[in-house]
Amino acid sequence: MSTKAAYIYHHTMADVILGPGHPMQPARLAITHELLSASGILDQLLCVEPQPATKAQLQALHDKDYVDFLFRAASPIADKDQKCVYLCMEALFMFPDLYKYYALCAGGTLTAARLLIRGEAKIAINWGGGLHHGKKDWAHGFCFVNDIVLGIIELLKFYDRVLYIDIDVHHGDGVEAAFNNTDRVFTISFHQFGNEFFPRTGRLEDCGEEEGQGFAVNVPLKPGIADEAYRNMFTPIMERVMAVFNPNAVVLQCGTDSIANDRLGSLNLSAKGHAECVAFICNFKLPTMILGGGGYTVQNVARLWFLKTAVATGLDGQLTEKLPANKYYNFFGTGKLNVPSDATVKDQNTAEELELIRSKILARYDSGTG
Ligand code: TV7
Ligand code: CA
Ligand code: ZN
Repeated sequence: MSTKAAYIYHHTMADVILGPGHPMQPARLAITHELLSASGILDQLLCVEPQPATKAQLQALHDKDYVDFLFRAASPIADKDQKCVYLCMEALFMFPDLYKYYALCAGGTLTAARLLIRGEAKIAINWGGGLHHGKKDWAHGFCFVNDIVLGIIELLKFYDRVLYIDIDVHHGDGVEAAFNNTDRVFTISFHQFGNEFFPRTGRLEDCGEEEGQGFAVNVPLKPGIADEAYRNMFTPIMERVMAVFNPNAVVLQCGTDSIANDRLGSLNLSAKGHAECVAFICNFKLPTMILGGGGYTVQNVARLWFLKTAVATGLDGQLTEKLPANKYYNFFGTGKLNVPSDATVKDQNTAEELELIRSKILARYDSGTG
């Protein structure tokens, strides 16, 4: 590969604290960055510092009133009634640099889109992005903007068909909703589902509407699924989607809350198993945007994003089973790179249930049309 992969990072994002005890810790960005730097992989990437998205750029998805509200939100003049309108359950989590932080999330993903469009990179990574729950006029699930939708809108100016793949443990509801009625964006989300698990949407039956019918797929999973069973869902379904939809560009949301021992998710993938999914998608050699998302056991998020950066850029031959010497070494607990599945966790999905989900999805595309 002649062009380098792009890696988008703004150091000020990592210093943000969303609130006391808040599971979302932007510091994981700095820890990932440190591993990339310490391993020498960073030197082999095209490092790009993003500009914050402008109000006009945010308005490609978000309502003007909501954007104005966000801009003022962190300040004391923010109106309490307005908070109730726009934030729903998120009202507790306002923090001082909120606008700056989310504008950089979105700016990073827009930068990634432009690097792909201009052919300056074939892979563009923004671990600070991946905020798949954001809606046009309200905040949802830690996502005050939806950088993914903004990035896909940008890609659609150049590419006919964009495939969105979401392996965060939560349903990618905001992205699915934004493109539910179009056949130009195919969305697929693998997620934990059932027992009121957030955000409670993403049923197997939900597969797009109007022009978009058949252009959304949901793969609902129960707690405890590990590498082999997940791979047996992911690989055949993605193979078929690629063949049927034939995308010009791919956006992969890589929330790491689907690996073992996450603070919020209850799936049981290993880091290597999760990274294999990324390798599988990158092997199609399409222009690919790789984004972050969830991931709440901070050390493991850094391990996995480090591993995935190497895998996605074809530099994983330079990795060893051990983490490189780095300034957070003690924080990692063990010096191992992989996060193994937890052998004491039982897979609550039966083979029959998984087979039924897989065959129902594949059957929709049997005739060879989307
Ligand atoms: C993409 N789960 C985002 C995932 C967003 C999940 C939720 C929490 C949570 C919030 C906290 C906190 C928490 C231990 C966990 C219905 C509620 C329940 C607030 C306490 N600890 C992504 C969003 C999800 C905030 N929200 O997909 C501050 O868990 O379940 C809910 C909503 C109402 C609000 N309460 C939680 O991964 C980036 N929140 C501790 C402090
Ligand atoms: Ca998902
Ligand atoms: Zn998540």
